[in-house]
Amino acid sequence: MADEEVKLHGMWGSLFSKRVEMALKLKGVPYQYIEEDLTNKSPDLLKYNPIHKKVPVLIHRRNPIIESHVILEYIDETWKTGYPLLPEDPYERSMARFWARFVDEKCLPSTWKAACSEGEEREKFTEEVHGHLKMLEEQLRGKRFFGGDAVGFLDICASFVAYWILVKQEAAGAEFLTESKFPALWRWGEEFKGCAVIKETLPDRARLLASLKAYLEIMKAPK
Ligand SMILES: N[C@@H](CCC(=O)N[C@@H](CS)C(=O)NCC(=O)O)C(=O)O
Repeated sequence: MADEEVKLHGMWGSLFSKRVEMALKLKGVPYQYIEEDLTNKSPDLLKYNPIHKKVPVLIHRRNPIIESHVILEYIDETWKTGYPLLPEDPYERSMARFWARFVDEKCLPSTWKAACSEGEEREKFTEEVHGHLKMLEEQLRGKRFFGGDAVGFLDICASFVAYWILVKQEAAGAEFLTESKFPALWRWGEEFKGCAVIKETLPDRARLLASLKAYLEIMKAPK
């Protein structure tokens, strides 16, 4: 049935649209992928996400679903049987949601601020990044994945910390996450990236590095 077709508007290097791809693949849901040029957004993207005009947008039953966390929950609730993304237990679910927001509201902005600054500013924001990563590391508390024994909602939402942050620190010449500073997060990240579905979904490292370097040059150029 055409209505049951799943379409994803995404962008190759976007950690947000990659979250959705990871979730769809873990669930075994076939989908059509539409690559967006964010410098020249398609009329469909503007129509489906007129408020934020951002990827990812998931289309299912002709309805657009936006915002990666919301999309992940939609996927989990729509394809109930099969791979579970969120924990069963309501408290555990609330914690997964809380820490997923923490990644977006704390970790992402602080790494951008540190990457785009120099000298004392860079040091101050790098300390902030380390504080955030420490809090996240404590959440692993000896668990294999944030989701327990298997990759789940929070692992997917935290994939920035397993992959993008390392490329960002290289692009910026900064030190956010190292094995010696955050051994548990490092171990988790390696195991997460070792999962077949995750590995095949992550963007090409060299391409991501080049694009982040170019972006940082623009951000740091005198206005
Ligand atoms: N909170 C959103 C963030 C999405 C987002 O920032 N997407 C970026 C790509 S990484 C985008 O589409 N940017 C286009 C723009 O800002 O014009 C989510 O979780 O889906």
